[in-house]
Amino acid sequence: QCIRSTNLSPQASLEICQGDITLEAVDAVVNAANAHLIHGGGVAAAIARRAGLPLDKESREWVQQHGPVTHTAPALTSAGAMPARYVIHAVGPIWGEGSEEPRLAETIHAVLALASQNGFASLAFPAISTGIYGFPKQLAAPIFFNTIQSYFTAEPESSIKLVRIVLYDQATLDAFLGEFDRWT
Ligand code: AR6
Repeated sequence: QCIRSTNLSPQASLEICQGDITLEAVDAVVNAANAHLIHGGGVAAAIARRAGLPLDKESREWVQQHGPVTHTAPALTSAGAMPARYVIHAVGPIWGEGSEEPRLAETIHAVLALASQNGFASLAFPAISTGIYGFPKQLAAPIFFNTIQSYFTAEPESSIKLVRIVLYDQATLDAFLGEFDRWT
């Protein structure tokens, strides 16, 4: 269920929604992953559970081939049994590692660039880094909005037409809605 919406360019829009991202029928669901793509907790575990074994297998193969996933180079796998087509595995910063704010922006930007390289039209992001990784929700929200908006300002012809931010728990939803209303 989407609660807010705004235009990012004449062709692209941003929606803030509440729900379970594993049910989103978009071209790519973004995972809040770790560098080794071991999907142990949080949204990663929910995605791995819903997608089934192909996701774990492709995740292992990705790390074998490319090494650990970084903020600036997310991984791409299929989405297994989920309604989405692909999963983009993004590794956000851990609060306390240093330079967390630019690193979250880099992580979000790299997801948008990878999605557009692959011609994807729709994407769903969770609140990367704000769970187990401890990034304050109030600080994360404007980084999401500003990074997504500046990507579309620079790339108005991107293949991406819809970006959804899908929030699961009420506290994160409230933080993102509050920041969104200040931002727009
Ligand atoms: N749909 C949408 N959002 C969800 C769902 C869901 N089904 N389930 C949880 N969330 P987190 P991080 C929200 O901890 O902080 C994992 O172990 C959750 O409420 O999943 O980047 C990885 O493997 C929170 O708002 O991601 C990494 O090791 C948001 O997703 C580590 O956690 C992100 O919380 C990554 O930590």
